[in-house]
Amino acid sequence: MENAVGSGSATNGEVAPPRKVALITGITGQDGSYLTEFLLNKGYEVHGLIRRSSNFNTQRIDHIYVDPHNAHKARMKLHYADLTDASSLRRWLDTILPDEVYNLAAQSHVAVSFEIPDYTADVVATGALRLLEAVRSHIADSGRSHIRYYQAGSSEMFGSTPPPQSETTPFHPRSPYAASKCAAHWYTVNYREAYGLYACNGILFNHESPRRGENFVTRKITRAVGRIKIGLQSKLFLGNLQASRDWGFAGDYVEAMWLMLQQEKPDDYVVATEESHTVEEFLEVAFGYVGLNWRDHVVIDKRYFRPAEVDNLKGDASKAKKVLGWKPKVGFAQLVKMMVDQDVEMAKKEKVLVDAGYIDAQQQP
Ligand code: NDP
Ligand code: GDR
Repeated sequence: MENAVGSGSATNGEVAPPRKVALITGITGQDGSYLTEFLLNKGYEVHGLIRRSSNFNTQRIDHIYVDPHNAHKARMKLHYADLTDASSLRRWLDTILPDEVYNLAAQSHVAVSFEIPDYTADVVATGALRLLEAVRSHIADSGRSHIRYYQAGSSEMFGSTPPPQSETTPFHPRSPYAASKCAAHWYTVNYREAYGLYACNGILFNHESPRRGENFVTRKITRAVGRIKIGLQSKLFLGNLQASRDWGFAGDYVEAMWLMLQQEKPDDYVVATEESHTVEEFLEVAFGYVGLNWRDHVVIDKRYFRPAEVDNLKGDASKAKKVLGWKPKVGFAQLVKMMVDQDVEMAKKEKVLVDAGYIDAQQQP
């Protein structure tokens, strides 16, 4: 494994500063893909840990992948590891020698966490602890004390505590996922206090994009809007339409993650748009944008209700605005349109395959 430190070359004869090295867990996820693009644009070398799966799971980063044999161009490198395997985490830290570690990996679906609570806790809570411990012991053995750590915290940790939610709002988690994120949050605070680790918790409210997983409500809706508009589907089955979320754009939120690690001192920050909308409002905007009425298509299905719901999330991001100088660029309506535009295009491509007999139109995503 080659390390890019010192790989920069200046045109004016001066020695360029060493290229920074980032290690990202969860690089194949929505946020991992945007963060990788962001860091590559900043000149970083990016290493991502991917888990083994029976099919390729790198679709979100395929467009930035360069064959590693092309050593001068390939600044993103992928390695097999798993948050449930402590030895793999320590081994890659020792090999890659990162300056910044972003822990984005998670079993991130709230409803699924009720189905697989034990696994969710293993990855989300104990996984974060394994990575923190790997960073701590790597620093102790190597003396590389400048490493900075980012933990992907969630507004789900606030659960049933009423809005607006800020860094000082008490947590009241409502799912195994949220309880596990609370544990990860406090592990991170503890490693900061106990070992002096530069470790930050980003408490991010919901953030979406055209790369959002298709079983989260926003993307489920925009995929359906595309398919209904193109004539591939007629019904959309959903659960609770009255839940309110503070929805931002994932591309904006990864900048806040990076900003947290550039400060003099480590701290925890809420990242949010400070605007909240119900699922029903999302439906209005998404269907309305393509001239459809959601009431003609949406069917309520009990299967999608959760054993305990989070009713109302709306962040207070004044600390991030003041200290980090961060603010969201994409608003709610623009976000919905961006997602619908892409999913209408995707449905058009699917239609070509359906018409040619290659896929079954009934096979919904
Ligand atoms: P995704 O679900 O899109 O991505 C999760 C990533 O974690 C994927 O790369 C996945 O790999 C990986 N992963 C899952 N299990 C393991 C494991 N055992 N070992 C290693 N990697 C694993 O999530 P997002 O990108 O949306 O979110 C990123 C992080 O931010 C998550 O921790 C999430 O909980 C948190 N978060 C997200 C918010 C949001 O609104 N998006 C808001 C607040 C917090 P694979 O591709 O193979 O499945
Ligand atoms: P959330 O996102 O639970 O907020 O977690 P999700 O999109 O799954 O749910 C949002 C709200 O929509 C309601 N809902 C449905 N949800 C899904 N998935 N499918 C449905 O059919 C449906 N119908 C109604 C839900 O009940 C809920 O109230 C996301 C994840 O990215 C987490 O990892 C992250 O931590 C939080 O956002 C912040």
